[in-house]
Amino acid sequence: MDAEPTSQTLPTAVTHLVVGAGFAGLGAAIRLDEAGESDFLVIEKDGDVGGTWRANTYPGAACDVPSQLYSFSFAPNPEWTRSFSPQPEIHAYLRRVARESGVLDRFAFGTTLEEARYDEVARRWVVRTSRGEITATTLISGSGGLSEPRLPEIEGIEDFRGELFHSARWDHDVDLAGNRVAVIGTGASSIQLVPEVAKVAAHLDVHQRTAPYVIPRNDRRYTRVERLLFRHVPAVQKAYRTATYWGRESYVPAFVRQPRLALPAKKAALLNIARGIPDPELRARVTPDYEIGCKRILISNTYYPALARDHVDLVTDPIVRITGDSIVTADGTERPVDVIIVATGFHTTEQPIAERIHGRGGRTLAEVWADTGMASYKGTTTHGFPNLFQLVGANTGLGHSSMVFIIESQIAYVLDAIATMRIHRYAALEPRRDVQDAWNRDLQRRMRRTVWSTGGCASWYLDAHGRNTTLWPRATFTFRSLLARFDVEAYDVEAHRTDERIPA
Ligand code: N01
Repeated sequence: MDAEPTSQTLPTAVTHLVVGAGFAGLGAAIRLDEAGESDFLVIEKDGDVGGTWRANTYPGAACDVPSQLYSFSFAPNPEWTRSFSPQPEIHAYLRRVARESGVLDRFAFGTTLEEARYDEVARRWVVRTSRGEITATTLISGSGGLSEPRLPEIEGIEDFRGELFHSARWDHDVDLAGNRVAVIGTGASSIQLVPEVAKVAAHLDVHQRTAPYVIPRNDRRYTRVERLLFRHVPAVQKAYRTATYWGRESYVPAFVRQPRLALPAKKAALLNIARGIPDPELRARVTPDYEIGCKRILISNTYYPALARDHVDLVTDPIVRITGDSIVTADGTERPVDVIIVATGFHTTEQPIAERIHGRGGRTLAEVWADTGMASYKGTTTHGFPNLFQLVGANTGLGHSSMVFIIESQIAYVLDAIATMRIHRYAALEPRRDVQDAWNRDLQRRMRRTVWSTGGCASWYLDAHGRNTTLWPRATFTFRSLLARFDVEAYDVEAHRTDERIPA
């Protein structure tokens, strides 16, 4: 597949407009097509499918969810070479699935959603894109929860004269070899790229604000026999997937109810430090002071040994200023640097797309959520935003398993909603306010006992009010069963007028 726009002229009207061509948007497109809902368009701001797996090309990028679970259930991948897949394999998988699914003719690459407004009279979404206006009955957003890089607000950062880029916007033209490099942040992205940068940089400063828990990465190459079996005996791969799913699901109680069940993981993390770092002083500085699981648990065998290398310094004094050619920390030390890599994460609880989607009365999602934080119904639909479906919406994220499972659960729910609209000739539906409020009250009540609330840390899971509006606090099979049927009784519906044309 080439990366050029496959749809040169945009249609002016479609039944379903899908935003984003990552796992969510691509999965939605394939399932819509299978369901006979073929009048859709997928708009994607970039030039290719893949979403986060296209955007994150930093050295060492790989998935920390096992490969067998990190694929569509309807498109198993016998080609995985390892138990944890590197980014290029996942991107290649998504490109292959897209190519073979026959839906790419309805993808418009290089097309950005600039504004979407719900027209309450026509009961359609009017979407202004970078390449023209499109109207649609349903708007299905798969724009991703971790797609908008968050840049740190540090005095003087704009004055830096060297190279500076975010981990999710890796600048491959910058040669790190022989340079003095600084990495800001020690989250999931950082701990993967730091060992790779350390291999080539003349000197590396790793700026840590909060120490993460890093447990060993039990990654291995699949044997030739395993790969042959995956290819020729699909039941074997299915069994691997099932075992992985339940293995991962067994972690849920430790996160949501009994943090002490995570004690073995905590011991493994401390052992990982002891094995990787000989210096007791450095060991102490990388040892977290909060409960494991409060922030995302990271996996690596190479991060701690990289920090222990002679030309790598872990800096824990807070950064106060960036100058034209250095980083200055609170203790007054000024460290010269040629390249700064900001691995400071993403906008998670205040998503920029929320400012561009206007529902009833012209109010944006961002305005509606300003006081409550992100709050939807079943993480998918939102009161005041008829016929808007968000994949990977509020409280659908996971700390332990595959987001593809969540995405597929949501897509099934959306398809059932669309089928319901067709059967009953509904022009519009939106969740009832009381039902949505009850859903969110229940979620927040459950959140109170989770390690994300009680573990004594700050994390990207929590919004400015300290509410966890990002994670799902129950088993993933519960999420799936709650979304198994479109519960029209939870919705306000509007029927089509008798004179109205029903979308194709
Ligand atoms: O971002 P993060 P990420 N000054 O937000 C620090 C997924 N993912 O890109 O902890 C100094 O986790 C911040 O410090 P603190 C995964 O879900 C998956 O690494 O807030 N430091 C933290 O250390 C993951 O959770 C995979 O105190 C600043 C770091 O920057 C999510 O993406 C791989 C700072 C940000 O960490 C995000 O991961 C990669 C500042 N001003 C990502 N601001 C895999 O599957 C922030 N920090 C492997």
